[in-house]
Amino acid sequence: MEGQASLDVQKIREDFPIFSRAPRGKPLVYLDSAATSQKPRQVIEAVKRFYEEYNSNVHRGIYSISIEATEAYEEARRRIARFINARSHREIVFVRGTTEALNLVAYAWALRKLKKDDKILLTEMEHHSNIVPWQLIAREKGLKLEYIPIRGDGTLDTSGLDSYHDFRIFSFVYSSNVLGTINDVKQLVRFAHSRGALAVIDAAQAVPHMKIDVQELDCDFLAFSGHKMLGPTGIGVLYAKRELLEEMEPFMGGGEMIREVHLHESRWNDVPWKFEAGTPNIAGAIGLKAAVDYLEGIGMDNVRMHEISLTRYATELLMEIPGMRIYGPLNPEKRSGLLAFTLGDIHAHDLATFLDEEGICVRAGHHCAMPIHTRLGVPATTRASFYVYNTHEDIERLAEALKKAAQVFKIV
Ligand code: C6P
Repeated sequence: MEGQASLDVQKIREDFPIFSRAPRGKPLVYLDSAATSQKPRQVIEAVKRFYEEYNSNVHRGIYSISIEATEAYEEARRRIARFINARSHREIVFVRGTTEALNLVAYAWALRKLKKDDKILLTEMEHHSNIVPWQLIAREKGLKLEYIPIRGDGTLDTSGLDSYHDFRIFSFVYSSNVLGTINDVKQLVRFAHSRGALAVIDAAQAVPHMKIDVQELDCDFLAFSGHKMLGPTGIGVLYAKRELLEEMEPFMGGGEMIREVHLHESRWNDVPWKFEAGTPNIAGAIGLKAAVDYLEGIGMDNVRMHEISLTRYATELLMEIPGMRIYGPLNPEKRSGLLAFTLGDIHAHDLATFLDEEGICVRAGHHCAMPIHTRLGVPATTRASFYVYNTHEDIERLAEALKKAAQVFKIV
């Protein structure tokens, strides 16, 4: 795909109130969208409208505003189903975010279906939320974890795939939050299925940035977070094939996930509501729908092309800086719109603090992916991540500030 920017970034920026701020006395350069994205007025307004005009609980009230809230909440589910091309809204479970979605699969499917010594396959490029839940259930159930390694260039080393057998679930990241690497997820799903295993995709860094079609991928589960795609925090999605949801026991018990409750037994609600115990994040779901409307208004192909263009430009400018080392594949077509890097021996936190003085927000640390950093042999990296509201000028400001840091910290 050619990285030609075909979206009107200046117009987009006008929708984001935060860009009128200048916390360091300089126009804000926000390069931390992989951690959480900024929110357009349309999302903020949708949430505000809910609270101001029809705030009430869903699925419970038999009065007008509760019916309105229920309709808006369920319309959000249908909208999200269409966005990722799920077969039906019944395959969309609202959760708090990717972390909860992956925990749901680990606890409600794997913990209950797997037996001692069963294997779970992961990759070395996972975020902690796609490692730790599996470790927790592995410890409890005596399961075994195996990892597909990463090559030196930050891509997944699939050369030895044939040697992995007898795993029951393969859970992998679509696009790494550190390396930027976009995995060949279709191939990985096919591989899981060829071994009779389920395929789980952590799409936290993919759904916000590119067109995702779960039917085409044929994955069994796919997890993502609303707050990384212009939506509110505290809302996310677990997509699951309906037959899997039907055969799974609930994750949490409580109100709304039941059909009948007796003192010694209960019967569950239909899917997906069986997995949504308690009052859900109604405002969050409504805000997420507004975010999906906004993204589709831009067009996901345009989002992706814009990010390729920004990543290409950033790679070019950053590579000119002495001491710069970018991790992951350098071809912008093969990575998502983020760059994690080190600059000489400047500690990532010092660099991020220096950039903050210039009004530039980046993330520094291990980005909740310590095993990747262990593999790279660095304790921490600085990461700049891009989204629809970033401009080529933002990239220039970043490059200028990094050059200045290289001088101040005396990097040769
Ligand atoms: N990564 C980052 O700065 P939650 O926190 O549940 O919304 O998403 C977790 C998660 C799972 N997988 C991947 C690939 C992710 O990048 C994230 C979140 C943020 O990189 C915050 S640690």
